[in-house]
Amino acid sequence: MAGRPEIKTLKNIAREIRIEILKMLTCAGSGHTGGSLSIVELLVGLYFYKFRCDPKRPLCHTRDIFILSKGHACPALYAVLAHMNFFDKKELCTLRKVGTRLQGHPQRGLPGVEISSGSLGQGLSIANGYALGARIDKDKKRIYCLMGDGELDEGQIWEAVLTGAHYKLDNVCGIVDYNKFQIDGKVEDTKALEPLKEKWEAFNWEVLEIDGHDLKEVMDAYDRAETIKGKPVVILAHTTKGKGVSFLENQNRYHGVAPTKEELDRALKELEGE
Ligand SMILES: Cc1ncc(C[n+]2csc(CCOP(=O)(O)OP(=O)(O)O)c2C)c(N)n1
Ligand SMILES: [Mg+2]
Repeated sequence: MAGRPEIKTLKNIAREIRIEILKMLTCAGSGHTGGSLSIVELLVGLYFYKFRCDPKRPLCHTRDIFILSKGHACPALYAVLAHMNFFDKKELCTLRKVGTRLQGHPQRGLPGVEISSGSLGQGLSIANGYALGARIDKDKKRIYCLMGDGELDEGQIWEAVLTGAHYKLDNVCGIVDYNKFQIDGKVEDTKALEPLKEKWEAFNWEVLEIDGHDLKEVMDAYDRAETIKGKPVVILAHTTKGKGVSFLENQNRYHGVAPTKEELDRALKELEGE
């Protein structure tokens, strides 16, 4: 994509994406609210700036690859893909309905969704596989894998971290949605991660630490990640679970709960009033 979009433009898109996420979840009556809202800028900064894809040819061989390893946050991905015209926005209201392509966790078959995910811990291993394949094909594609901070409890992640460093997979860009909460509460109380930067560095990954809601920092990180050679990169993105709606922020009871109709109306007033 040529040049950087204006921050103002991206902020507007992020606001629209949040509105779509909340409407979808309320309509479905279930789903993961907090962890969808925390990744909005990370997705918007990627898809509307850096990511090479063609929504009309979603399987185009030279496309970049995005893997939503924290698959439960798929409402955010669906809203972004619809906004990019991978499929019609009208389909968003079918989230979690019987027979839909918009399952509660991503399923291959929906244009723009590369892998079925939702069983946490697997995405980075798959990213490594794509990256090794691209190397064999001499293909310049980049592989992005978005993980949750709670998801880092999964041992498979750390196997994949070792593998990525061993094969010097500099076409892999991991992203950690460091929103400090997981299903059972605070990450720190469940299984502490700190010092997290040093842990990735010890495994020989380049680490970029950013505010994951600051679109300039997000775009800068994706730019910088491309320049690192000889090792993979991970972006530790500090975020807020439930970001963008005052009564959802850092309220972990909305981890796997959709807003009620009344809550949706309140949230829309806040977002539309921005
Ligand atoms: C292997 C596996 N175990 C348990 C779950 C259930 N689960 C869904 S979301 C979640 C919490 C993940 O926390 P985090 O990665 O921090 O994501 P966030 O809630 O912040 O979006 C869990 C345990 C799962 N999806 N996969
Ligand atoms: Mg989390």
